[in-house]
Amino acid sequence: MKKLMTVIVWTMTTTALLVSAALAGTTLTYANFPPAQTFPCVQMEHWKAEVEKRTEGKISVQTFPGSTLLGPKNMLRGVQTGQADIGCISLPYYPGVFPAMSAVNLPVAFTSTEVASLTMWDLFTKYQPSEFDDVKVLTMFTSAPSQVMSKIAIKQLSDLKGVELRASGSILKILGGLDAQGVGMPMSQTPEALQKGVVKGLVSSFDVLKDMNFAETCRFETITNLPVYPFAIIMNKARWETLPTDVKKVLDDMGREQAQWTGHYLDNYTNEALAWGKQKYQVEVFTLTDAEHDEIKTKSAGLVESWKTAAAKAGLDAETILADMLAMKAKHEA
Ligand code: 3IO
Repeated sequence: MKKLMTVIVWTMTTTALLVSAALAGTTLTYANFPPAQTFPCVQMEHWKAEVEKRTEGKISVQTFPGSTLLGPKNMLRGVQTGQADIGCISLPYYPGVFPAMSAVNLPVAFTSTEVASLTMWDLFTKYQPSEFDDVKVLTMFTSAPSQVMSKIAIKQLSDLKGVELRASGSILKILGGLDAQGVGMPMSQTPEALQKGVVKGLVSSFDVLKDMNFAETCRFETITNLPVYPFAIIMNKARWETLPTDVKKVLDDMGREQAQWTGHYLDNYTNEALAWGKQKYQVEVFTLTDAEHDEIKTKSAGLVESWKTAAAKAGLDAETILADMLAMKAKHEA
């Protein structure tokens, strides 16, 4: 009798759990590599809230910031194999994997994150490059133009000589051309490298002065306006295919809007973070002369050529993609 009761209670409980799970709809896991307060995670929480609202609870999103589910380097593979449903990748962490969209990381003088993010999204939707064929792309965006944040003062371009700076992608090559010592690693490993003295600073956007508290150790900031880092939000393709049509439409409709929202957010936030650093840590900001900016441009010109060569090798019409990207950039800047 007691045994029968146990079975009945167990069955009822299990049924109740299954029913509530079905009513609650689908939960999607979303992995991110940097800490929760950084902009890739801020945009993730914004996206989660919008998706849950617009699908009226059909979709719940469970977010995993700070490499708690997948890290910077296993993110792509982890989403492809379904360890996470959704993930955030910084494209420069995967050299050679994204020959088309890495164009956004070239020194083409983006001055606005909103413009760069919209340009990236429009370029992606127009060309649908095969490099993303095995995932579903939900949105794309970029970091803000990259600046030098360092423990030692870089007052002029020549002060970069021999200085170890953390970066990734095309910025590493630009640093090489300027006789600095670029050290490639993801953002999430940078605090330890700075602390151990492996690097004397980093090249990224000013949001991290506040969000990673780099203003505390990197008291000197130099406005260099180096390239933006392109990001993509990708979803496991098989998982995408299981979603109902109306949910797919909600997510598709959010792609461009999310790119713009993130760019706009970061444009404002980088100013706020720099002001915060000045106030809290009295960080000093140095600017370069026009001649020095010209020197950066001249010394980085070869990068565009090597991108074209690599893109052509990957079977892409490099000239057309680049010209189109510059036209989109100009259109969004107007
Ligand atoms: C970045 C990456 C992670 C968190 C905050 C961030 N702000 C700017 C970036 C770009 C960058 O340096 C990178 O490595 O993707």
